[in-house]
Amino acid sequence: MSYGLSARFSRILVTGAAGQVGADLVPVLRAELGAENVIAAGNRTPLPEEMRRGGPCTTIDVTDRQALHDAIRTHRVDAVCHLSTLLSARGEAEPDRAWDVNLVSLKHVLDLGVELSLRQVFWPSSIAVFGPTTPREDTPQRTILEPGTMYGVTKLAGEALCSYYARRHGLDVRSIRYPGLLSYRAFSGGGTTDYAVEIFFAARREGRYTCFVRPDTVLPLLYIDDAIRGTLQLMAADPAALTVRTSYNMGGLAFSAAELAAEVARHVPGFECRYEPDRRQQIAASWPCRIDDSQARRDWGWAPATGLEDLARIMFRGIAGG
Ligand code: AKB
Repeated sequence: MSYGLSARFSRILVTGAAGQVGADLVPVLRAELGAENVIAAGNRTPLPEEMRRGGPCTTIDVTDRQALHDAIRTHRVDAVCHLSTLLSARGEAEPDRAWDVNLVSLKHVLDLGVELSLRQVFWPSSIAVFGPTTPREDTPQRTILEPGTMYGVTKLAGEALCSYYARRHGLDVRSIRYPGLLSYRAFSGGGTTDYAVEIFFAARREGRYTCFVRPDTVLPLLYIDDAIRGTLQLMAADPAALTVRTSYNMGGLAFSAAELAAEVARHVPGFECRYEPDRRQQIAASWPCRIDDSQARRDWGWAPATGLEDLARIMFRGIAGG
């Protein structure tokens, strides 16, 4: 399937390529644009062997403007997909680093986007821009944004920067507020929605899991393949159709930790889930349960495809290597 990305740009640099989104996005971008036209950049986390063998790779400290500048020039890219980020729980432990990696680096990319006439910048935001004062059910595209974490603060400020550069400089910046993403292929850790991935691995390995949020915690969650498809749809969309230059709400599934555990138990007889909420419970409680993503559906045809039952089947098959 072709998304028609080549109408928007021809060569792209992907930062944070070893992370959860990058690990799945890079192979699809390479299939779409040609492997030689997708440069995968990592830093501290080594890039997976398959990614290194599959096309050009590099190492960049994204907080270093000159390093980003050199990578864009050397590899002659006309687009940047800037995925490097410290997630919510890690951002609370390392707030200064979260500020630098999540926000300072974004400003560098946007400045370079203007200076080097990039044709597109993609940058991920998150449901972490919402906070305890945001309506939790069917959270609208435009609503109260008072995040309770450093991660959320950097994402909110980043959204404002994206929209400013789009308006002030005409830079084609596109962004999605990802919900918690579930993948068996890559797991970077440091997030609040990690329990929804960890539970599958623990169930398979040990037949039990100790969950760090309460059983009644409901969060928006999405299978990674749906998120990747949506990301490519947005990247390929006609710029005239895009009405949001901060970041698009992206929903998907919404289920409680207990509902997830029940689904896991259908695949692992005797599976036991215990609940020992820790500081991440407070972060989870400040995020929405369900997201209204109708604007993304209208503007660029977003539609999630994978339900909870299919998701559990895919996760267990993938973990088993099938
Ligand atoms: C996290 O839990 O921090 C992330 C997110 C929702 O952005 N998965």
